Amino acid sequence: MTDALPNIPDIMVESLARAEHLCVLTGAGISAESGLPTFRDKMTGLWAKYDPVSLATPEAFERDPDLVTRWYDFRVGEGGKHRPNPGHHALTRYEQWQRVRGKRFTLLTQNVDGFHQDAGSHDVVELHGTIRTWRCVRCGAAHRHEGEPFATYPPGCNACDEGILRPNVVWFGEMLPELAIERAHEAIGSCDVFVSIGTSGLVQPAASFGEAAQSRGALFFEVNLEATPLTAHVDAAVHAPSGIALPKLVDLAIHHGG
Ligand code: BV8
Repeated sequence: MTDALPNIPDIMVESLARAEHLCVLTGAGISAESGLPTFRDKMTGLWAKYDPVSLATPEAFERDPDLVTRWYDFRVGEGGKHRPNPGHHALTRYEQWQRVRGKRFTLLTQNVDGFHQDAGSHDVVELHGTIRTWRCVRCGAAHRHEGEPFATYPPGCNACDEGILRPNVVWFGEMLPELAIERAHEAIGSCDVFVSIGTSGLVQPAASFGEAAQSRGALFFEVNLEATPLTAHVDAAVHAPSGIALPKLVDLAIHHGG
């Protein structure tokens, strides 16, 4: 028995079929069907007793670098065990279709898992950084980290032999990378369609991007498992798993676009 495909509002299909520049913002929900817990899911296993927001801060790292680096290394390991899902691949397919026709597509993500890149998306704007590279807090040396877990915690820097490593993510209370902000503002200022996907719309400044685009005249849509604080503001929404809704939306838009 196949899952009943969600009903996709015509305005979303027609807008994606005609978009000169589609800007997409994704959150943890797009990776949920890959098996990665979202931020607001009760964290699984040994992390069930921690609230992610309390671990994703410079203060937590300062107070307990061992615990925080173990948590991020655990997430690197989890990411290595899972793969992008049909929701990620649908965005890659749409991006290719847009580019072939000389149209624009910008992918802004709050996710740090690298799954959009693994699915073949180009130019992904990682608003909140990535857990796939770490840096020494003392000498700044960059370290790619995707394979085996670290041998010790907090991991030491093998460039200066003195500092410890932190993940290249943006913690609560930290500024977003300047280039990411610049690219987000350019896309918000020029897109004609904006779609928020798999995000609870609670974390700033990303949560305000859709309405900022809409206030300039862009259409603003939501694809999310359930209603969020953004739902009241969007022009249309699909509340269903993105791994099912996105492939259907992209197939209909490409078919409609001819
Ligand atoms: C900053 C990296 C300047 C680390 C993350 C007003 C303006 C500016 C800032 C603030 C402000 N008010 C408060 C702030 C401070 C703060 C903030 O927003 N706090 C919140 C909690 C109120 N913002 C910041 O600190 C930002 N920095 O603005 O600098 C500044 C600083 C201080 C004060 C003023 C200004 C930095 C924010 C970045 C934090 N780092 N990640 C890491 O990953 O460990 S945020 C992290 O949490 C994620 O990256 C993500 O962004 C966020 C979680 O959000 P979601 O992705 O939406 O995930 P969530 O679980 O919440 O929701 C998942 C959704 O998916 C759900 O709706 C669910 O229904 C849906 N879903 C589930 N399954 C599916 C699905 N949908 C579709 N299909 C499915 N199958």
